[in-house]
Amino acid sequence: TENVLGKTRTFYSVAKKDSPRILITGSLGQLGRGLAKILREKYGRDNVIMSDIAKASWDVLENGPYLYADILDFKNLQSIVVNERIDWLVHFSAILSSVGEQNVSQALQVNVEGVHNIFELCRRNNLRLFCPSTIGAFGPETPSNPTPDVTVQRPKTIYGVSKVHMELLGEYYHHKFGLDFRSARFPGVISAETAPGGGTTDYAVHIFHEALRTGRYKCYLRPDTRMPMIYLPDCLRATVELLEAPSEKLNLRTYNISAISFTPEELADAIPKFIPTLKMEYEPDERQAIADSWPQVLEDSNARKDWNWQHVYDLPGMTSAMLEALAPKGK
Ligand code: AKB
Repeated sequence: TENVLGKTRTFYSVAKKDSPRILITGSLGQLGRGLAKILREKYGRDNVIMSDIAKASWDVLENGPYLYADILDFKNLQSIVVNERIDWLVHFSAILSSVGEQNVSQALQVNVEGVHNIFELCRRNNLRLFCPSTIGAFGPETPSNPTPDVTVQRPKTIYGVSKVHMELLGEYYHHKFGLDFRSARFPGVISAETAPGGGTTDYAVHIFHEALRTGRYKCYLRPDTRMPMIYLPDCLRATVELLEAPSEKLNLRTYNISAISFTPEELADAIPKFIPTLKMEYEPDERQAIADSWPQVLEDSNARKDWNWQHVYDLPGMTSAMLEALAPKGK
């Protein structure tokens, strides 16, 4: 604090003075807490601001700054960027594939209108922007095994359509205005502490909870449905590495990220090494058609070449890490 003209003014405790100041939108979702933790360790707790439209739990509030930020309200976003002197923005707010099909107009609002606000905000304030894309940005006409970075993109979900729009707009803003836009197409993300938010790949998280709780799991996909997946620590490291990569190393602005690729049956076969009694049932629902239209394996040699992307967790490694994280302690 400092006394200015008789008034006490509080300045940010800038743990690391030359660090970028970073805003994460949609940070109460699957990825935000973990990313904030890593970035706060690197850049200082107060330089990384989590935001969302819901009340945060005490453990979020205790761990660093948290703000209300509605991505549909441009003035609210602009005031945060100005007041908090933001340099980098990580845009995680999105309506995922399965929920998007239940509510197309909400998906359009969040994934298209919201993204327009974010691009304009970043252009006007000269921010670096990371916004994830997805395997859902591809469709049934795309070569599915492997799927290259630049290929046919005719997705059949509103989530996929809006993510292709985001990718193209990001590349357009980069070429037209010099916006420092970076995007990675993520596979389904598997995480222990935070839940996925209504996607088609969610079974790969639910199965662990149900296996531990009841020893049974009814899967909404066919046993042979192969999709690309990634364990959260790998996904967060990819985010940080792409966010920090020197701009001149980036030959693309949207990169495929690949880690593991498996079917429900292969995952179910990996779990009995740890829970021998697991019983599986399969009852495909409307998510099967979405999964069938997506890639089976992403080709990510550009990410590996340009910014040294490497995954660490394979199927057995991810499976034992998930069970270790979720199993009741003492067992
Ligand atoms: C979803 O299933 O919608 C997401 C994704 C692959 O982007 N997890």
